[in-house]
Amino acid sequence: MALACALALGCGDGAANVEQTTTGHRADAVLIAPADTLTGEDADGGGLVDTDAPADTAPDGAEREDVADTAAPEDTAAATDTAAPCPLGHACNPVVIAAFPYADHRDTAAATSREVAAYGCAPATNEGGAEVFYVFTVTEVGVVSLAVDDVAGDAVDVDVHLLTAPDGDHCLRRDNRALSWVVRPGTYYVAVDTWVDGAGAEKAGPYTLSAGFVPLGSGPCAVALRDVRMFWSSCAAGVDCFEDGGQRYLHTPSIGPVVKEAHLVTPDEAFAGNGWPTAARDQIDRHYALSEAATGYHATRTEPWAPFGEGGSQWGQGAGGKPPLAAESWYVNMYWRDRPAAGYRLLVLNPANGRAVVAAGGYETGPGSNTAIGGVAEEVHDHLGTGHRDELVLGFLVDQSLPWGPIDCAP
Ligand SMILES: [Ca+2]
Repeated sequence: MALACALALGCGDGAANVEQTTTGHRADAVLIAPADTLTGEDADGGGLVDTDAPADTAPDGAEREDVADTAAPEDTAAATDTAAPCPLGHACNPVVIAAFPYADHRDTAAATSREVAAYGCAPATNEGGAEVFYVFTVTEVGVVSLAVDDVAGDAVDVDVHLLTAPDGDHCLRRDNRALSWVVRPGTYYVAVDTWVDGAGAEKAGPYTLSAGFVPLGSGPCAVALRDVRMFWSSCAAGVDCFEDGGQRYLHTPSIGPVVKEAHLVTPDEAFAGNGWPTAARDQIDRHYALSEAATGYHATRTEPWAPFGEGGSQWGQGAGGKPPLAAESWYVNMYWRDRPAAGYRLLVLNPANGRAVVAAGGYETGPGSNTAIGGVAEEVHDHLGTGHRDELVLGFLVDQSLPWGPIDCAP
């Protein structure tokens, strides 16, 4: 059966008409927030509201005059702050990320919000120090990437959290340094929070938050929103999976680990006997040469044939027939219950560098692990600059006329 569309956006009909505008590609101007580190002033710029400042050894109520509060910013962002009834960076007045790419420098030692001490996506991690909230809105599906400039071993340790609401109960993803996640149209929050070590020391201090967004709802690489029914018996943490009616589904587009798959025999390769290779590397060099000649793609190929015996298969035999040479180099598989038609085009994207491939689905099913969202041929990983189980984006392309192989996703 056809894969279900979860939302109307860009769903299978080419209607990827969501505005691109300011949340577009990385060529957009960098929006630099005020370089000041001030987050702790109240509405009139007067007294600090930091009576629970972390590293202060004085008794309660002591003012931390050493925080960077000497220069009240003159810019518009600060003007908004002074007009607000709630301090900037609190849940009630998050710092606005108005455009991507984005960078912002602040200091959690000067932050005064202490609304979250633990997040649902890592409940055992002590985030009891002060945090700074941010907010952004996206109008199309895409990959948001967040990073803090954490230096291992120093006195500052702030962590980054992606949230659907500015509290600890709506955490999508978190990391101590960097994360990428697929978000659908809507409003999201970011919390940069101060980690507290086992001795109770709050590792507050200066940080730079950087954020980027790769749109996936428009342009040549537009993908549909599909929930893909998987063979998984459970949903693994860290994968955008959900259960419904006893079935497990993967939200796509999705980001997660993607394995490196072995090669599949194509119709252009003859073998004696039963017509299949007799060993893992039987005439594999001929396959490499044929692949390179058919695609023009040069790479150091090292993978063997797909294993013998998985589901009763021969060496190099996939689940969905022999892919043509032009598709085999770029094949993709998922552990889908409803395998798409042979050659169905999926996007495989590395959000870290923007490289992408139009991949050929429908020829294979797997991997079995529920901690990987799919697998791709070694040529795909080669082009994307990634390796076995690196994080990639998989999605079902709207444009099914695209040739298999590398694609430039810039509109
Ligand atoms: Ca906190």
